[in-house]
Amino acid sequence: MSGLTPTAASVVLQFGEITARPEWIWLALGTALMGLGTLYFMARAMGVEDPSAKKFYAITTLIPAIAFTMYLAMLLGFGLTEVEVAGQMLDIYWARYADWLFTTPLLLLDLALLVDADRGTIIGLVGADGIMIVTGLIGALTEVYEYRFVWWAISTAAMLYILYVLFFGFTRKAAAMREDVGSTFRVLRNLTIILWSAYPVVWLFGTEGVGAIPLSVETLLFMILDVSAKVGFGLLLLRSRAIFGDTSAPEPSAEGAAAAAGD
Ligand code: RET
Repeated sequence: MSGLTPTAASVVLQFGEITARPEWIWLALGTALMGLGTLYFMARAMGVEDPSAKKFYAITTLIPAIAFTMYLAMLLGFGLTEVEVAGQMLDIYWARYADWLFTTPLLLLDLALLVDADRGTIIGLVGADGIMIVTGLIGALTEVYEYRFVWWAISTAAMLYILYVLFFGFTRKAAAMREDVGSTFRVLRNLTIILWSAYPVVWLFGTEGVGAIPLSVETLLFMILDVSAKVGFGLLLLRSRAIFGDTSAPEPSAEGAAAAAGD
């Protein structure tokens, strides 16, 4: 029994194993920021009564909450595996993909609800998103060096489809919405297009791809992208009046009323 009881020495030893990986500091910072983001969104959600706003709060709070668990898994070493590529052992943080598999569809759902997208469009987007993340994971775990880039290309094609729908389909939808909804959508759409486009670039130049960027720098870059795409996105969305349903929304502008009448 005593062997299973943590002693001061064993705790120090465990911590030593974590800090032996130079990227641990960025994983720890990512865990902390996702945790703080979750708590902040939860605190803000208290007292929100509007059903439309409640829906946005629930989805947007889940995003950093899921990321918090996966950052913690990466920090503690559970989310890490090794893959042998061309005779070399690569450290692969698979838990990233588990995080993205759930959080990226939730981010898309936020945008879809904002512009009142139809069900068919949402199903197409969420499907493409699943393909993007799963093929990215297969690429990261693939042992034949050249094949890794085949998976990267498929994943990137799925991402380009998603960004295309956001830029064309959703933008057209947003043009017919209330003024505040349209402007919030455009800010979030641009943020999404810029941040999401950076992921395949970091992967390609990072350790999963050609290895031009060391793992510690790659971990920092993904952490900045993740915190911006989740907590930054959430801050912008939840402080906007656009998340409130028609009942608690301010009087629509003449322009907005005309657009609604023409719907
Ligand atoms: C991968 C694999 C390589 C090709 C592509 C990828 C795209 C990843 C994206 C991730 C977005 C994550 C977000 C997380 C936080 O909220 C999987 C790296 C295209 C777009 C927004």
